[in-house]
Amino acid sequence: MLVLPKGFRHIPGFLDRDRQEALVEEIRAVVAAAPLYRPAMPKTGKELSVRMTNCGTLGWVTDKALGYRYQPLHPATQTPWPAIPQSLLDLWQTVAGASKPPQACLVNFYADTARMGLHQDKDEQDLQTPVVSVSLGDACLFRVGGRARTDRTVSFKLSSGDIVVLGGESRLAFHGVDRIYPATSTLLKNGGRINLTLRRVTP
Ligand code: MD3
Ligand code: FE
Repeated sequence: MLVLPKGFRHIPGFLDRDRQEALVEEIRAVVAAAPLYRPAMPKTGKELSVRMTNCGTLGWVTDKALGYRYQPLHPATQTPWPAIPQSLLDLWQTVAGASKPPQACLVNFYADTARMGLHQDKDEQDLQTPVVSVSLGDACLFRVGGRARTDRTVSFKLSSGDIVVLGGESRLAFHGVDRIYPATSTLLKNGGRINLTLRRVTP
């Protein structure tokens, strides 16, 4: 029996085309202030295929020496991350059911061949508040399982404008991006996929 973890909500087409275009412009401004960079895994220094940046008071970063963590400054520019755009704060208010605003918005950029291996998000002190994900641009094949790496997984497509809310038991579910479907969206001029994840880091 294939079941999604409790608390997992996929809302296809949450953002219409106009709101997607407006959001892309806001993310372009974020990236102009806080450039995308290629993070590296702890210890091995192996680079991720996804490029990343953040907005918010805290951003998720990783490098060979210090590993996974949240910090208030961009690792390259050493300046504070730009603010989270108001449209994303509004979206969070609508779908997260949380009393406090998000502190971190991780911006993931996937080129055609980028992927993200199966992992859990557990670098946050606050594991009660949901994570909210927004997909923009090319579609991807997304996979979600249970709290154990060996639990069975369910795969489905995430398309531009879709939202996923990861609350309850799904908050600690293993998940990953197996592939991008190139040229499936006209939203981004140069193709690729952007994923935004809004999070509370501290309770
Ligand atoms: C399920 N991002 O940034 S978004 C990540 O498409 C991440 O870039 C993927 O995994 C991406 O950590 C997936 C959907 C998502 C985000 C957070 C989750 C699913 C999740 C946290 C817990 C369980
Ligand atoms: Fe994740």
